[in-house]
Amino acid sequence: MQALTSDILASLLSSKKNVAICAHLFPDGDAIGSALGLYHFCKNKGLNVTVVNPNDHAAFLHFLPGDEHIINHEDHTEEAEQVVAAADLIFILDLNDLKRVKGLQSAIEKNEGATRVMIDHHQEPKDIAHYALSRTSASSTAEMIFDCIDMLDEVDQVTPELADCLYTGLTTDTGRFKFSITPRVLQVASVLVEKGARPTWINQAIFDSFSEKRLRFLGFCLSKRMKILPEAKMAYIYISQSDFRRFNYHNETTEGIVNYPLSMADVEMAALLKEQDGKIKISFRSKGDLSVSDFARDHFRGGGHINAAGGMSTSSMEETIQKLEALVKSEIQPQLEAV
Ligand SMILES: [Mn+2]
Repeated sequence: MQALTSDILASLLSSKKNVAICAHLFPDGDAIGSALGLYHFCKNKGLNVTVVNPNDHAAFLHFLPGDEHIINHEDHTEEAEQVVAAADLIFILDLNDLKRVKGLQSAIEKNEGATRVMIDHHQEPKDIAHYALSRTSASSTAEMIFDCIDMLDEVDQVTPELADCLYTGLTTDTGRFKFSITPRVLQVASVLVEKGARPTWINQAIFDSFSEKRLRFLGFCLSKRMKILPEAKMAYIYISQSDFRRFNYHNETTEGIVNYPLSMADVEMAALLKEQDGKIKISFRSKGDLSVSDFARDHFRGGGHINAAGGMSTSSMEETIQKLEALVKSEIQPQLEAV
């Protein structure tokens, strides 16, 4: 992979015609925000551009301008594969391993004529594109899309729609500007607001849009399914298949639930374990310098960022919980005691 420079990006955008933008499976606010931000940028340049994702995103992320044009492979397989096959430029956003595009992987690999560009802020990038902009210090991929526009010296081309999309990526990947905050993040946010982004509207659409069912489900998770390990300053929530059934909670999002234990003063690390598709999927979060990315990679076949990572287990929920508790005691607790 070669580093994406402003010259390369400028020449790609002026020489290519059909652009496909792909984000990761279960696209989050940053995946959708960065993909749609880049979509508006390419569209305004007159390119034929489509966002194609592996599957649909949560309902509360459907408010962004351009959302109605997103094609997801799970529901519209043929159409999505046609878009990828016809593309001469493929952007891969907010992921660095092609496995993360799931069903779209083979369509992308089959299109050998297309130039692939990866823009991402996760650790340990795989060699999956011709050109890459990979920066783990970036708050979000949305920030990096802004950097690309800035690199091209085209910030004056940022429209209110584009600004809304990138702002969404910033606010979701920083937990409403709580972590990964650098002078640059605030600077980018400031320019986006100047260009017409609507922070109040975006924050309400994303964070104050719970259904009654979601809020009650959250209440159940916090009161009945949260366990605290005080010595390790760790708390986790576990949700079984029967819990999902009991609340008739199937296609709804569990995004954000993992963050609630961290709102306690004496909790430094949180995990959410959910039984899904015969596996236990795990999300990890932490505060400050405590890293969950190595922990997720070393023990739960996952990875991510210092303060937010994911992993999985093929053991039962009980066994996974036992393993997690033992590892937290042997690995996390000593780190806290050393401080
Ligand atoms: Mn991201």
